[in-house]
Amino acid sequence: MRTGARYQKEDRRFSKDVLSCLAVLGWFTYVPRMVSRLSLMLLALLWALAFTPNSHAAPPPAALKLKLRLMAEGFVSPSVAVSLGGKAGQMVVADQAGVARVMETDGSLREEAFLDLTSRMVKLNPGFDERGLLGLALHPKFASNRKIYVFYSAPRRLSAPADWDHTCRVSEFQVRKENRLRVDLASERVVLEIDKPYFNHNGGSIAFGPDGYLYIAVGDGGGGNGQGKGHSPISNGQDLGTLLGKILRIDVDRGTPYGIPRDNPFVSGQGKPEIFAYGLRNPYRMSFDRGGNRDLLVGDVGQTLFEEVNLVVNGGNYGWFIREGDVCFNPKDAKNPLPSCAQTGADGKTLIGPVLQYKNPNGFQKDPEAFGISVIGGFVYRGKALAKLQGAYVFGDWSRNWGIADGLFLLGRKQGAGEKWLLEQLSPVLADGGKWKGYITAFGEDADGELYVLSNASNGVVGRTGKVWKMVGVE
Ligand SMILES: [Ca+2]
Repeated sequence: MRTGARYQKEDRRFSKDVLSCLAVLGWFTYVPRMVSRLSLMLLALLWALAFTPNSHAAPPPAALKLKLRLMAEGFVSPSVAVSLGGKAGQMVVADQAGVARVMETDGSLREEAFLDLTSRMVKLNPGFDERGLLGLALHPKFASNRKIYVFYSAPRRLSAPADWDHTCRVSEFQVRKENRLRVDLASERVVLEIDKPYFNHNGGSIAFGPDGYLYIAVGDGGGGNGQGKGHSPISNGQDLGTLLGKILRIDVDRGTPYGIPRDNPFVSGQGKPEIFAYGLRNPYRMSFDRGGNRDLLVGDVGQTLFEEVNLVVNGGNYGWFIREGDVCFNPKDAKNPLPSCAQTGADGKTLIGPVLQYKNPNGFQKDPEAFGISVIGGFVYRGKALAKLQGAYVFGDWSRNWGIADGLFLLGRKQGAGEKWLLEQLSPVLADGGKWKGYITAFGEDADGELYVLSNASNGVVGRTGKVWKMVGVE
């Protein structure tokens, strides 16, 4: 997965190298160069002035308090919590480390695992990893066909280039006939595999849309700057010939191993037919609104300057790596956007900006408006317990800081068509009186539309600090 920030480890290391080089060069610069340095600084200042008013302001001081009740603990790094479709509150909680367990309405965990994919996954790096069990979804007709789908990181398949890292796998399983709380491991049907050049930027979210098709979020391949091994010269996000950097849509009920929905944007050529939307970097978590217009909202983890949420539509191009957020991404110097860039992608369609974005302190150091490093997509709230959040998008950021477990709760309120959504902050309050502390690894939704937040206390895939919290009130 895992959380977004780990996506940035390599990126940040790269940025640091560049910065040290620049610093060294700076010390040995002669006076005449000072003039051009001054003009560069002036340009940078002008750039900052030009862009600051356009960028989304920091969330106002949290007006609403969000009450959290601890439901379950003992996970490594929980990545998914989905309703089992029966009793309200009975959910499956998947862990990046490879095991999924059933959580009862009262939060108790069933002793036996719902699913254990550890032996079919790559071996995870305990210090830091983005691979693992990243997605889990129940078939819309699960009650009758017992089918579930998972997205996990499998060892590199034989047909992949030898220097690539691993293979993302989307598989179908069935729960056992005699015990619906256990998956039959022998029932695995591999639906789709995508080779990954790097360990990071996997995306990994999967969800069934209101149309009954399976949507799959896939990262851009990894590394940094949208470049490197296995990256297209125009970036994988923009290259319609690869499944990397996309939201895919397939029909798991027809075809072998799957069918292509007739209204996918590239069914008649120009790109891979599985593509539904493109221009994504690391769409780690996504969800469909269970009400309203059934919007598909995707939290796309940014690299250096902005974190963003996209309202994803059929055929939409969300910009990466032409843009990061609303600015022109500069792959040679990520902190300094290009003054201009293409308005359209390779297919001539206009790029679509995020509905929500906020500054990342990696790119805006000491900027009070820069507060999060990896967006974690959430859910539009349609339940009963949080009346003041009705219809709003509840999401978060992994942490304000790489080294400190300080996950941030955010709220987006939809505005008029084409307008940016209003961004607010929610202040977490624990039902037991304790102080919130955690990296936010994902959000979950139960059968009643009530929301959950998944967290852990480590930025590695180690320990047993993973927890599931229910959002029980807002004041
Ligand atoms: Ca974008």
